[in-house]
Amino acid sequence: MVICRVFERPCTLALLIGFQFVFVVYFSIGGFRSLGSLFDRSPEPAFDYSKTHDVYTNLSAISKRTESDPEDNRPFCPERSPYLVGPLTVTFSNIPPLLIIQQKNLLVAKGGHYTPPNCVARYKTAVLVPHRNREIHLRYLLYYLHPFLQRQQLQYGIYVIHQAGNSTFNRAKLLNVGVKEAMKDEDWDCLFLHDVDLIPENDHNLYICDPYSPKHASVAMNKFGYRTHRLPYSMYFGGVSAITPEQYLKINGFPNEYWGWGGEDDDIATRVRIAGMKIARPPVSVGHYKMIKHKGDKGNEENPRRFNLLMQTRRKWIQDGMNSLTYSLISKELEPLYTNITADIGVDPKTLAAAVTGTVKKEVVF
Ligand code: BGN
Repeated sequence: MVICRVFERPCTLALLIGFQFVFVVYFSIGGFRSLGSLFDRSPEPAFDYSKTHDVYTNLSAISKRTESDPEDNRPFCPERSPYLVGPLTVTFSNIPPLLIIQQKNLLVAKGGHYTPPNCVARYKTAVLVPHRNREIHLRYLLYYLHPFLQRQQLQYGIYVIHQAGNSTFNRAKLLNVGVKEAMKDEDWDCLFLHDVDLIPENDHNLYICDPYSPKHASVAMNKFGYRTHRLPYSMYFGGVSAITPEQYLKINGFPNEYWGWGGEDDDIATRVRIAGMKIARPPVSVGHYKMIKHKGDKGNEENPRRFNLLMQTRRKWIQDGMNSLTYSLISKELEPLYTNITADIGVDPKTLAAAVTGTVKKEVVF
């Protein structure tokens, strides 16, 4: 009754309609995010990708050494690096040659290793890049990744794991080799599994691990319109992901039996689930990546066995992985910007079988 009487007054009614109008306008011009933040304690950070920064901004100042201290009394680096700038300009034109990239990254030591000059890094990350015949993409990645990681004040090393020979490409097995070889060099606390053609576009996307869950970092790619729900599926773990050595051992490493494109990342995601862990993700607005456009690779054709293999993960993960890894190390070279691991990881059993039955094309070389 009281309400009815209130509404009968034209002035009160006008006021109510007025308020309603103001709310509608406010929320429709972006206020929904602020409404969400009232309930959500960790709202999506907002970044303006129309204003990007050069990844080398102030890098020389960041990496200037102060007087060397014989006692090495360097403090720990701050929890949050003061050098982060947010969205970065990523283009694939005018990328300088390796020699110039070297000159732009003077504190990067042989093998692509870096330690912050004036503070003790809180995190030690090895970036592992499986590779074959993608030299240009590798140059782009090195150009962007070195200053990106230095801005984050990490101790890091970049490892390129090169598959010797011409047999079908095997991304996951190369990653196993990379983990094994990288751990011989340093007690890394985080392993970043990195496709060569993905460039991070925001330096708030920290290349550190989540202590509880393996992390999928490339959550918003230009290829999928920068939206997670446009990613292939919710358990997607491909592109760029991060795992601690402990989590890696818990899942028995990665599968060795995926020769060719596809499925190995889904196998890893299943291993994570079977081992009772979840997949962590950075906010969508942070996990932006730009993919370098390219055609499909020769020697990395779609793996027709991947569906079959994926059905066997639950049964096989315990026998196929780190505990069954065999390879021969051909070389481990300390290049100026990365450690180059070349390994013979064997040949795709499919091509072997075809060779036995005589169905293999002549040009395949073993
Ligand atoms: C998926 C592939 C992934 C690949 C993504 C993104 C398979 C297995 C059959 C379900 N998975 O479809 O390996 O990373 O696409 O391109 O093909």
